[in-house]
Amino acid sequence: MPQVTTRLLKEKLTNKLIIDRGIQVEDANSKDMYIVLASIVNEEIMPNWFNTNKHYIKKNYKQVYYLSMEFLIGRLLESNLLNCGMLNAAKEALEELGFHPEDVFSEEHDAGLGNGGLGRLAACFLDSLASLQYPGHGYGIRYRYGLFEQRIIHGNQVELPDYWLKDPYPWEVRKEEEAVVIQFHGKVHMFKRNDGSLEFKYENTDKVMAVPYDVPVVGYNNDVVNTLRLWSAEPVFGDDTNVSSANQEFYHDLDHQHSIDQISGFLYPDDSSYEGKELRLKQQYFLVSSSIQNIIKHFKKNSKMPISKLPEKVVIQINDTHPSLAIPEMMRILMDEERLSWDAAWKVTTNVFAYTNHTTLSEALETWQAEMIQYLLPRIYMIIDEINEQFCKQVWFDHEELRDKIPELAIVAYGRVHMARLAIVGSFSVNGVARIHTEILKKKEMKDFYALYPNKFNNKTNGITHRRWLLQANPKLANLITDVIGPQWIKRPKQLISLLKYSNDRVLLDKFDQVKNENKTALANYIHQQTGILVDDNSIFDVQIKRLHEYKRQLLNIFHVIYLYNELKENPNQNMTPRTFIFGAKAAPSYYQAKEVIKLINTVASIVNYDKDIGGKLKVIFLENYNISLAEKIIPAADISEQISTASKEASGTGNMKMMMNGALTLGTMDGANIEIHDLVGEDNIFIFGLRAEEVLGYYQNGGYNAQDIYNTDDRIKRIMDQLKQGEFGIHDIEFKDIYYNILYHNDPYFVLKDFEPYLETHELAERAYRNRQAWLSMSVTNIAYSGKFSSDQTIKEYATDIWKIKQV
Ligand code: GPQ
Repeated sequence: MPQVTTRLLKEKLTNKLIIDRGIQVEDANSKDMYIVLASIVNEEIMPNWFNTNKHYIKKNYKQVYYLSMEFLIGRLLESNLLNCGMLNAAKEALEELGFHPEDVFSEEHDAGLGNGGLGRLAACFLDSLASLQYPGHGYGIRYRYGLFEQRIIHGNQVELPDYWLKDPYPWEVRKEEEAVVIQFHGKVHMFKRNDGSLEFKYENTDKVMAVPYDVPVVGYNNDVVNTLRLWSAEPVFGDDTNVSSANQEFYHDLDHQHSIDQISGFLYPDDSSYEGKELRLKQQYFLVSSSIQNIIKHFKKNSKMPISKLPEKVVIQINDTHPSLAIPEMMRILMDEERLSWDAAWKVTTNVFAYTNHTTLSEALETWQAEMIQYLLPRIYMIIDEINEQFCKQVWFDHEELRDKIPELAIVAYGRVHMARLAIVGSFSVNGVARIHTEILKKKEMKDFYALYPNKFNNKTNGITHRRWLLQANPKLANLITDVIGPQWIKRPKQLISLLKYSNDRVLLDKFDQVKNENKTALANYIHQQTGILVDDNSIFDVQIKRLHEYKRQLLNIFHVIYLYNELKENPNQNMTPRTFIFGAKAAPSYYQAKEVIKLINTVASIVNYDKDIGGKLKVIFLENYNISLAEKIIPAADISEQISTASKEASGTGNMKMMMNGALTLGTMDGANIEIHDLVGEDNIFIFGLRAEEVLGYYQNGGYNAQDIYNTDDRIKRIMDQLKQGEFGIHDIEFKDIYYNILYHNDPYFVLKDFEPYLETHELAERAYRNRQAWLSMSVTNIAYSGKFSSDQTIKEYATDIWKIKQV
């Protein structure tokens, strides 16, 4: 793309304000500027988008499609400017016209079409695909309501609707001509064709129109624009004529018409947990049916090859099991519409799909009531049933050693359909998202499937796009890095390793120090403006930002804070580096224990932050409505990155990578990708504590450990637990007794007490280390240097070569 100059941009902005909005710059507000700037960026994007599509078709490249119920893309104006090479000019132009770029960018509503790590990973992957010039696209749902907006009221989480489409969304293009019809319910009739093959016809189905809205995915400085296609549910045009008073199905039809727009109505707010709601099943089938129909239509139109050759041109990655109905849907279309035999269709299908697993938590494993699928999707159920039959037969005859295991392997068992089993059987690749996670899948969770299909299993450690999480979110650090090692790292993030040479260069470390301090001051200002609380920007910024889950152990963190507070109360003059503990976390609305922890954090904050006795040495900040834009503000200012999940529970984590890349030091357990961070930077550059995964799994096998023992022997813990029970941190004396009982009488399933002492000791180590400024900064730079390994560019290259077999164009 040609470099757009500041002067030219100012001119364009000024003219567009007049032509499109009828106002002069002097009268424009930030929103006006946002709208016209987005429109100017679109003028750059659109021709490249068109050309990219045309080019892919002309060259008939193999394409990868990433199917996901979540794409947590956040705001796009700044990242699109960055990737188009216009960001600096745009910031200058806005400033010269009298605007703060920050204010203009903040006019955009975050697209919160995801819950957490899984959805953000999908967004990072799209960025890397386009930036590395791979033909790869996303398919998702255009939820009218994204993840809820969180407010904290009297310490409690309250959920408000996220109506992110209130203003027109400048990045989407409605593609009505690409709409497809999705069918639910109805009856299946079977006929014998003349050639003896079977034909299936569907009658009295409820029809829904899936209309795509396309969002461009802009590559970094390379003219590539891929597509994120988001489907919206609408009535089938003219279908309302079916709702007639003469029809005995009148109420059924009316009910259906009214239920249509619920399908793309809202994102389910559960992260790593599963809810068997019919509407969610509808959403899943809606996504996969529209996407698979679209993929096949595109293939037939553009490749001019027989449908049996689909795997040569198409590969489909399914993001967890949520889109795994794509497998029977592909079978349905290949057999019922393309007239392939079962065997031919199965061959195509199992060479097209690849499945990523994101968790081993049992509460997240999707199983659907067989009857629900049968009623909602009768033809799909027939196919699942047949896949199951054939699979079980194959195990019975070809794997005698696994005969006993059939009930645990069967896709349909005891009246439920097991989606992970369907995904494994129907895919040619199954991958975990960090080394330890994949090993646990192979050795434990999916052991028998691994015995059946050893070659399907592979690891792809997650990654994050360094463009958004370093270049865009932390421009000061990015500029400093470029000053030191040149700009090559931007295209090749592994070259960040050149920073290692400077990890003991005092002059340089001072500059890093200055950048971190400026970022901390900026966050301190934001905290003040949001909460009215003044935090010391020389304090240690200790950050835990992620979904609230018992296994992520925000509770362990706040226990440590309570401990420090107790110590300070007893001995206010003790020598302690001031600390600011920063939390950001949403809890699933129905997750009671998680909401209690949010309330506890806020209650502790309300006591600690206003206690004059402790001389401001301790502050606790809970920033409400944690989302992508807030993460972009917090991460550049973090000193300590809290990654303290119960070992074996966090599949990978990606916040750990984001904070590492911004120079924070990880304080964490040997879990998920923390292990790979540890192995890269070495034990001197990370703070590791706590039970190892094998120990945790061992305890689970033997019925856990005795939490009461620790309560009875560790005074620090006893004190904290009693404070919870006696209501010292609450208004009424019952306030946090559920947390108390859950630990002491439900055997502390997440090992909070067990890991408390090592956690505390490791914090003491970290605090001491922080006092030696040079040594700390050297560790920080070492972390940045090794973080290139965790760019999603690396991850995507591995998916592309090992799984997708696609080439950079
Ligand atoms: N993850 Cl199953 C989610 O964010 N949502 C989910 O529903 C499931 C997993 C996370 C997982 O907990 C993290 O450890 C991973 O880093 C992340 O997916 C991306 O793989």
